[in-house]
Amino acid sequence: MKLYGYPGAPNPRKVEIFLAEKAIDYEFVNVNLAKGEQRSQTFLQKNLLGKIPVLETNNGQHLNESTAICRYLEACHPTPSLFGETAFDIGLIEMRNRHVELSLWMQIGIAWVNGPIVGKMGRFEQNPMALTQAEKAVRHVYKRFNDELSASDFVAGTDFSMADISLWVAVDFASRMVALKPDADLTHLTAWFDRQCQRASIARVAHP
Ligand SMILES: N[C@@H](CCC(=O)N[C@@H](CS)C(=O)NCC(=O)O)C(=O)O
Repeated sequence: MKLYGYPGAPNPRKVEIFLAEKAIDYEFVNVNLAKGEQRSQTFLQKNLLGKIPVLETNNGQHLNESTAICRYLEACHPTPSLFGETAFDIGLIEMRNRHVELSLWMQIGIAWVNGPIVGKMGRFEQNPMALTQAEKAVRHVYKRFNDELSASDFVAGTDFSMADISLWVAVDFASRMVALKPDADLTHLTAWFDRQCQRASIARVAHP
């Protein structure tokens, strides 16, 4: 199995953490985003969207979309379960993961493409108002997750799950690359984040 990614890119990191949790062996293939390798003809044959991550299965089939790849991996390697075992837990983890993706990842993405690092690449026409609105939205959602994590050790239910992976990668990327570190008074979110950093799967991909 091969994972096409780029060190530090957030969506492949979700899959790297997932693979580590499941102790699945794979080969990491570097797609150099800085050099635009994701737009090469060779890579577009694996993913027409020109985005990473892409998983190449042992049969040579390709899947893209980080969460879809993780779902495939869960189906192939059901234990330990990261998408839930009971009907209720499956629904709960899906619900919470969607909260993370739709309310947080989307806004962090808007802040990223309108922020200074992408600005220097000159690939997109930037919108300063979109940046301000996205930053505000991210801060608002952080507060909501902080309140929710005051009553729970995990993002969904009583165990570590895909929803924790999604939230951890989002907060880490936003803190380091988008200048959106959670404020110090969000103690529950910060404590949850620091606890996840101790997990072997996350420590493997975490930056110093
Ligand atoms: N929704 C997709 C997003 C994929 C995505 O945006 N990947 C980024 C890296 S984290 C990428 O390939 N960017 C390069 C580009 O857009 O040219 C997923 O979850 O996999």
